[in-house]
Amino acid sequence: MQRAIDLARGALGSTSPNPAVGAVVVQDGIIAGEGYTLPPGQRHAEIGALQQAGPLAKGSTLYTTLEPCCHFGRTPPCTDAIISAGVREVIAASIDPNPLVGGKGLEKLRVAGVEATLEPCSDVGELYEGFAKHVTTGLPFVLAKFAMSLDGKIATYTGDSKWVSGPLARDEVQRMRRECDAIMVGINTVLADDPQLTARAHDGSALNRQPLRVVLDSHCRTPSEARMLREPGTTLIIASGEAPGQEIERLRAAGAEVWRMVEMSEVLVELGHRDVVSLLVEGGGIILGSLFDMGLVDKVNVFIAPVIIGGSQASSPIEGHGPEFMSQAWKVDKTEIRQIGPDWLITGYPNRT
Ligand code: AOF
Ligand code: ZN
Repeated sequence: MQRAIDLARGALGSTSPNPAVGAVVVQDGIIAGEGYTLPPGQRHAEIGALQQAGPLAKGSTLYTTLEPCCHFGRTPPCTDAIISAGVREVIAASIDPNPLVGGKGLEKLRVAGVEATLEPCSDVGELYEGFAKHVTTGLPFVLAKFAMSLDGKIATYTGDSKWVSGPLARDEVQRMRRECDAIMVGINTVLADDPQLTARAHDGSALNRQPLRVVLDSHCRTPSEARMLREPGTTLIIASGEAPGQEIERLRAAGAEVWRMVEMSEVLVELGHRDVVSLLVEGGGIILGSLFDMGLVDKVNVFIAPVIIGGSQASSPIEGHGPEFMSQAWKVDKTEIRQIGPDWLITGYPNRT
């Protein structure tokens, strides 16, 4: 199952709106076939593993990170392929949150005489948290990421922010970018840092598939020369109703796609329609503040660097309005902490109930 999880992880970011699944066919204690989900419309993980195993699939055990599908979507049901290949046993690490499947896949296998068991695995929940939200609500899963000092600052009072966290933490951010469907930032981040907002491979080269870059830029202040506009992939600028028409045309001519939109909730609905399952919000503080004020953040990934910046004018990661009382502060559930080089990464799920 660990191998299947690794295969699934490798596919994260290239399968949306489908979940990234990994599958392994084991015959006589040896891996006979491996597969992972290909981009939408192409084969599912189990099919890849069965094809690779060929005749060795008969009488085998198939490990899969997600229950096999039993419905006709863009592709035929995996359960049928598993049954006709003569697989003896299926071990799934999670139930498919898609209401069209939701346990029916394992049931269908059992009815056909395949031994099908659910063996929940804690590492797998994280793989499907985005898919579970999107397939049931149509909305993207919103992951807020920021890096701050021990005293909760993201830059000095002059705005210098290079770098708060170390290179290993920044590699980890690249992994988050590789695994998401879209990255969102505010116009102030674009003006201050001129970021590329690309996902890069381990060796620093650009990936073929780039997450959608989303910039909240109500008045269309993004410069035509912004570096991200020259990067592979799409830059989507969200302008408000007040943005001058000629500025919108200027940005379109510079290669951006521009939407006019007023409400953040409306932006999320449209991104969900566009198959953005996981949205990584990289700041700055104004955007993160408004997302928290509106209760739209599903998960936080917070890097804490062992530096102290100080300064009453130095920015903090979350602006917006914030609550009046501590009792209304976000409690962060299921926190985990991991050391990455000299920095710490704390993850968790904000909750107000
Ligand atoms: C699997 N294995 O690798 C994945 C599954 O439109 P389709 O045919 O590609 O089906 C998409 C649905 O299949 C998706 O919503 C989810 O329920 C399931 N994903 N199932 O057996 C896979 N990616
Ligand atoms: Zn399937």
